[in-house]
Amino acid sequence: MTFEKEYYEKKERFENYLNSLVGGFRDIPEPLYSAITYSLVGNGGKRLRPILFLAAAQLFGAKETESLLKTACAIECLHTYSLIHDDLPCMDNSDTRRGKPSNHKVYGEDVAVLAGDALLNMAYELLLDAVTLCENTSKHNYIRAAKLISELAGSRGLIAGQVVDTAVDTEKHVSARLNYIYQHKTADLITASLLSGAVVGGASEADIGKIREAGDNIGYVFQIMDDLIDFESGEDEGKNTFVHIYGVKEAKRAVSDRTAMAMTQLSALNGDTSFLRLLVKNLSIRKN
Ligand code: GRG
Repeated sequence: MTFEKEYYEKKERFENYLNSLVGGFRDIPEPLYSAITYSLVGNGGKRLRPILFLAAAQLFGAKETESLLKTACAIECLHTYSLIHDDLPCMDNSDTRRGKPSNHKVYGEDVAVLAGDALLNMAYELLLDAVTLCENTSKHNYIRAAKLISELAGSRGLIAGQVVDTAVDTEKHVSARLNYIYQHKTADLITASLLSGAVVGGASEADIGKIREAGDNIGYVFQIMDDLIDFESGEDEGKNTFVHIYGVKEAKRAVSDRTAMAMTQLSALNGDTSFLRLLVKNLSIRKN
């Protein structure tokens, strides 16, 4: 099977489950229901994080159970909430997302804030459902995965990266600051996806350590590619990005170095990592 086919098959299976879950949202009052579904399913993205989670879990032998799929959905809910809140006027003030009006442009700021809050709560509801539904022998792993996800999405993870990115004044040196932002705002949720997948799949402690390192490198590759894509399409609005600080050549070199490191770390894992390695390769040359 080609990489593209495998990616889209995984994406489709994930989206089928996500859609069935959303089918149960009909009792959520309007306009909250529409605002949530607009960003979670109506205007879907690449589903990179749930696919990383599922691929890491399956690498270590996890079956596609309800608990596994609910955890994948929880990760996508966290990602979606972060995008809705990031687009708000008080944050990045972005009118569009995925080529369409951003959530607050359609539903208003008040509803967009609440849709993000609802998705954040939903994520933890799903993580707890996953723990409740899994077999007794897997409970410890699902609890550990939920804790890792909550830490990496929390105030020392994703939110830490966002607050430093948002703050105008900082005592950190420019490169240390950039590093901190990329690590937390982008890499932490990517690492959380891989790491929690490895944990629920029952990976060894040694493999969990390698997965964490690979996740961080993949996160950097993803973010620097995002900067390069924005720069090359003239959409980067002069922000302090890796490309702005170090230039295109250095950015491309960093992508290539970090990709090579991630490949080495993935190759050292016990199991067939071909899908994950092809995914990393594709991220390092992506166009959107
Ligand atoms: C509001 C707590 C909080 C955090 C916001 C997501 C985020 C942090 C900021 C968005 C801006 C940004 C450049 C984030 C880096 C990660 C990133 C590029 C997210 C977009 O991810 P994709 O491309 O999105 O995977 P799709 O549309 O495919 O789902």
